[in-house]
Amino acid sequence: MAHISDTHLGYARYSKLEPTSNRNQREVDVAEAYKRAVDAILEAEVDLVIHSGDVFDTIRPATHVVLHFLRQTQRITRENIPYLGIAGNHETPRLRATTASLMYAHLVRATFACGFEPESGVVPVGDAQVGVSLVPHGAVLDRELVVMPEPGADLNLLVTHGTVPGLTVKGHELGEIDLPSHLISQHFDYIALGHYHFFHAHGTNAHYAGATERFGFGEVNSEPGFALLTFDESGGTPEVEHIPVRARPMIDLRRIDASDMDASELTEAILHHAGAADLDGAIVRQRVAEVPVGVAGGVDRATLRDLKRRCLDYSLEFTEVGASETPDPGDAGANFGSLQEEFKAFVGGKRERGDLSPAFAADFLRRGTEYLNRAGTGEEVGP
Ligand SMILES: [Mn+2]
Repeated sequence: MAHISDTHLGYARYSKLEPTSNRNQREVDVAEAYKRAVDAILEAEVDLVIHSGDVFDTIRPATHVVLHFLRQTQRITRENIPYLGIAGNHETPRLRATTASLMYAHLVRATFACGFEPESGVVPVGDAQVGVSLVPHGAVLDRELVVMPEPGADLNLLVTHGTVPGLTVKGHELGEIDLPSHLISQHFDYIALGHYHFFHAHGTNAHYAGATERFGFGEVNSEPGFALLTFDESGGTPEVEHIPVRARPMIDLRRIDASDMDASELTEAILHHAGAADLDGAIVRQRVAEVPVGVAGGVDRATLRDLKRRCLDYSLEFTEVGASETPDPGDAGANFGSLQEEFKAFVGGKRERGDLSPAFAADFLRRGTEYLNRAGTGEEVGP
C-alpha cells in the first residue's frame, strides 16, 4: 500500500515563472512532485493508495491545478487500484455549505472524505477486505469523536490529518494538538497521518508519510516522498519504507557574522558562502547577523543580481547589530513555515500584485517583522 500526504497542489511562491507554461515555477515543481510520486506508486505495484490530506494548498485551487490532480490520480484508478483519502486543514472549507474541490476526485473513481463527518467502509483489495475509516480534518474538531475498526475486516486502516498528542520534534512538543488522543489509540492495523511534513513514526502502528516537496526553510532538512507499506498475510504491524521523491534543492547557507565588516568585506563573504554550494536553480537562504548600521545597503548590487538570477530564489536576511535574530523555527515550524516567513510571503504577494507600493511594502515588512520578532521573544510590544 502507498501512503501519500501533503502534496499541497496549487502552492505558489517566489517570483520566477516556468518558461513554457508561464506559471509560477514552485507551483509547477509541486505539480511535478505529485506526478513523480504517482510514477513511483505505479512502479511499486501497490494494491491500495491512501492520501492523508492537504491534497490542495488552498480551499479553491485553480482549474488547471484540479485537472492536473485528476489526470495524475486517474493513472492510478484506471489500473483498478483503489484510491482513498481525506481533506486536510488547507482545503477544508470554513463554511459547511461550501463544497470542497476534492469532491471532483470522485469523477476519477477516487474516494475522498472532505466534510465534517468521518466516513468508513470496507474496500475489497485483492482477496482481502480492508476496513478504511476516513476522518477528514473537519471532523477532528469534534472532540468526542469515536471511530471504530470495521468488525470482520481482514485489516483496518484509519486515515486522519492533524497533530498527534505527544509529537515531539527536536525535544519540543508541537503546540496546537488537534487530534484527540483516544482517536489514535483505537485498535487499527495502521494509522495514516497527514499534516506534519516529515516522514515520522508515531508509536508502532502510525506514521506521518511526510510531504512530497518542501514548503519553507523549516523543512530544509526533510526528505520529500511518501510511505510504502507491506502487510503480512498473518496480520500484525506492517513494514514501512520511505520512498523519496525528487524535489528542488533548498539550501540554507552557513550564517555570516558581519560584526566588524564593511560593505565590501560583506560582499566578499556572501560570494565566498555562495561558492561553497551548487546554487543553480536552488531555493537559497543566506542569513547575516550582527550587521553594522548602514552596511547592508552597501552590498554590491551586481553580485546580488547575479545570485538572484542563478537561484530560483536567493534571500538575504540581515539582522542588525544588537537586534534579536528571527528565531529559527527549525523543524518545529515545519507545518506552516515561521510566522515571519508567512508574513514576508504575504507582503511580497501584495507588492507583486500592486496592492502595495514598493516603499510602503518594505516599511510594512520591516515593522511587521520587528513586531513578530519581539512577540517571539516575549518582549512587551506595546498597545
Ligand atoms: Mn500540510
